Amino acid sequence: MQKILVVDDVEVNRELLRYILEDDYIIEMAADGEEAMQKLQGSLNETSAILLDLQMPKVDGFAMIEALRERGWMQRFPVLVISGEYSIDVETRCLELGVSDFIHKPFGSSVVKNRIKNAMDLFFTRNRLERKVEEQAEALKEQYEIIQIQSEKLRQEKSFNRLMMEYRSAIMEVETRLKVLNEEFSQEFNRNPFEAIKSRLKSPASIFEKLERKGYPVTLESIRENLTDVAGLRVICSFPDDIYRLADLLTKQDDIVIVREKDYIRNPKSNGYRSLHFILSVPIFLSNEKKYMNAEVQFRTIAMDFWASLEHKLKYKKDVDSADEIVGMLKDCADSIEALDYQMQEIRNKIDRSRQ
Ligand code: 0O2
Repeated sequence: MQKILVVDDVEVNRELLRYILEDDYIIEMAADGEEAMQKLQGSLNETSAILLDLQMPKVDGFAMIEALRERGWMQRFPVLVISGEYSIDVETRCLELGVSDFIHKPFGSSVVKNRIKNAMDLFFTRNRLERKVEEQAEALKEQYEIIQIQSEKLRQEKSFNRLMMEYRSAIMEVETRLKVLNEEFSQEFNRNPFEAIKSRLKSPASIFEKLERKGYPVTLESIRENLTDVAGLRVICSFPDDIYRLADLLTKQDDIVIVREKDYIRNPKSNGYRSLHFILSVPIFLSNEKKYMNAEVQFRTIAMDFWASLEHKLKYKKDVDSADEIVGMLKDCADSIEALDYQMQEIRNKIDRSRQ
């Protein structure tokens, strides 16, 4: 049975509480704050709640709360005040000091029983949850540190650096081919099919994290075989038809192989995400060999990119307020952006036709 310490200077009150609670709890009693603190010293771990009167000789209820706070003991068990005090200010002060509940005298036995039970349930559930969160945070911290150490090891390996150089070369290769196409377009049709290319090499920490998350071994062969997005390029176009034209011209080049294609423009994701994705195998030409490397190429319009950057933030933010509402707003924006992209394309077509 759990132990409750009843602190009240009036014996009849203590006895009444003992009578109400002794079937369910072990009852310990003290006549003032001083005696209560002495009793607590010896039974801190066994005490599950304190029922505390406010007006008492020597150390009163508030002084006892202060003493409990100083020692950090308010975090160990719920403290419930039982008092004849009806002032809102007093009650507020108690609650602000961390008291779990305030029961007014005179009280009914079922009210006392239920409020003690509820306060204890709530208190210990909250404590358990807090401990769980702390343990999870600690585990995450450890995981993060392991990732940092392992990725640092990877970074220092000469062969890892060589592999990264090869992926960088793949990025340069695709970038050059796209720039050549852009150059040709601006000569032939007086316009550029893309606005910008953003590229990135996955960091050692992200590589390690993804291999771990997907259960792949952390080796160079595994990176090569299992990760297709170490080299990443994002091609930002003005209009949807430029995306398909450019993607077609690039992927048709006779030494490029399409490993995978995902068309999230014709088949948008349920959150509204739209982009055309390819995993391409592209040749790089080194001093004594030609090698094929994987590169992820994403084609988007400016508007799709704007949307995806904002939506991406949501993915990495935990505990976002009104997350459901934001998801709905983002979906609405994605629909408006889709309509806008095609309207802009239509306007461009009209302008082009009027020029001919
Ligand atoms: P990050 O942080 O951008 O690198 P995978 O196992 O990742 O190779 P997956 O997820 O099936 O395979 O590939 P997919 O669907 O082609 O997505 C690849 C990338 O597209 C993602 O990389 C994102 O960059 C982007 N993407 C896909 N879906 C969404 C989306 O709903 N919103 C946004 N903002 N971006 C998206 P990562 O590795 O998931 O993320």
